[in-house]
Amino acid sequence: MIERTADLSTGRPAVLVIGAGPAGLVLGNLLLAQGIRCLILERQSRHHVENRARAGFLAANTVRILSENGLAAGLHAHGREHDTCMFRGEAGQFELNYRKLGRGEVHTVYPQQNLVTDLIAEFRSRGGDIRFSTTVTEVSGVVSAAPVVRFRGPDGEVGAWTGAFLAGCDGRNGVSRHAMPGHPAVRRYRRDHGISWLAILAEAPQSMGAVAYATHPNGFAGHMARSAMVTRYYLQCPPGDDPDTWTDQRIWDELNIRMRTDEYGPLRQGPILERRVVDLNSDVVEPLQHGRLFLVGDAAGEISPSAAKGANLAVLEAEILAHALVPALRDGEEGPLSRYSARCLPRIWRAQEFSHWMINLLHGPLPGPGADSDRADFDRALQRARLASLRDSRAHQDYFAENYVGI
Ligand code: FAS
Repeated sequence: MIERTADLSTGRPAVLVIGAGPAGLVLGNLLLAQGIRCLILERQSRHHVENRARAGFLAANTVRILSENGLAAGLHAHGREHDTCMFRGEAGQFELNYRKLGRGEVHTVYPQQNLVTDLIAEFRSRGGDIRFSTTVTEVSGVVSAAPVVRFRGPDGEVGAWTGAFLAGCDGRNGVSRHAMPGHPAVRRYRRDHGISWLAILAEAPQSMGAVAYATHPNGFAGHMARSAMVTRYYLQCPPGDDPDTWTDQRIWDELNIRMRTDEYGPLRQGPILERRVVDLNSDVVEPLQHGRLFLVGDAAGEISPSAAKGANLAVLEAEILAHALVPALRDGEEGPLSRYSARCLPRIWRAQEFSHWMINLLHGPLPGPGADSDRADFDRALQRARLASLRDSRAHQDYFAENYVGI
């Protein structure tokens, strides 16, 4: 058993960060820039995390945080601005330019895996210590002055690190959450929306200049740029659906139907690179701190991808925690740390509320059992009314613009 203790004066890591996603990597880079030594432990290989396709829409606030901290060279060089959403349904299509509607803020389209690759390279170049293929198996002592993480390394070796603080950046199903006490000390809010998406990556250029959200009796369909030659599509599918039953041809046929290409023109097709089913779930943990353990990103609260908020919240929370850890470690000033949860939760809930609004806007009942019930008909009529209201009501357009790009 390897025993290690964190100590500022010895240069050993003061903050142990579990997980090398956007949350852990932004936190690590910001702490290192302030002279705070941290250690990132990541269970997957470097290759895996640098090639795992997820988010792609970085909000203005995320770009601000990355730019202010010297982490945005890649996205400034290769990212593309995005400011318009298109809504297509049985009542026609309309576009909303949220730059013009809102405060001029836009998204930058830059694949999460590219951002993660940049953040790892930057962390390493700043002398950061990151261990891949290293699984944290247990978190303990979080209410003591020296919390401990136990790990299993790439060759099966086991060991432990002791730090001054732990940052749980290991996602919804990570080990950090399990170290949080149960109700009533910590409340866990959950919602299974009962909706699933077939998340698709196609090797094809985008077919439209905007994010496209299509509503159709067959279900929702989405089109989002990722890079010049890769486009992200989503197709609403029954929960538990098997992605392998979706052949390339079936995917393009269904996209053509739901995107109404006979009316609005063809999609630019190509080989399907990735297909997997994503269940739209939301959950939030309150509070986000227990002793010296702090939850960040998806570990703090998973949000459905319906409003492209997950990675953006992760970066925002990492900034708030980094700014609170520095005075705590330098001067023993723990006031900001004690306010971490209170500062993050209102933003998390606001993003959850908007994400839920988007879910109701974009989804109706799927064809199949119960689809012809009075309830299903009522839900479809509500959906049509929401879309029409977004098309016609400036107040609804302002609400959309403010929340779509802002957090
Ligand atoms: P992550 O899940 O990215 O990282 C956690 C890391 O912890 C992982 O690398 C994991 O391997 C590691 N880990 C877990 N347990 C561990 C252990 N015991 N020991 C060591 N390491 C451990 N968000 C947006 O903002 N915009 C989008 O467009 C968008 N699209 C998405 C599309 C899909 C298909 C999916 C699945 C998600 C999407 N998201 C989107 C959300 C997504 O980007 C997440 O919110 C984001 O990855 C969260 O970042 P982290 O909190 O860092 O968690």
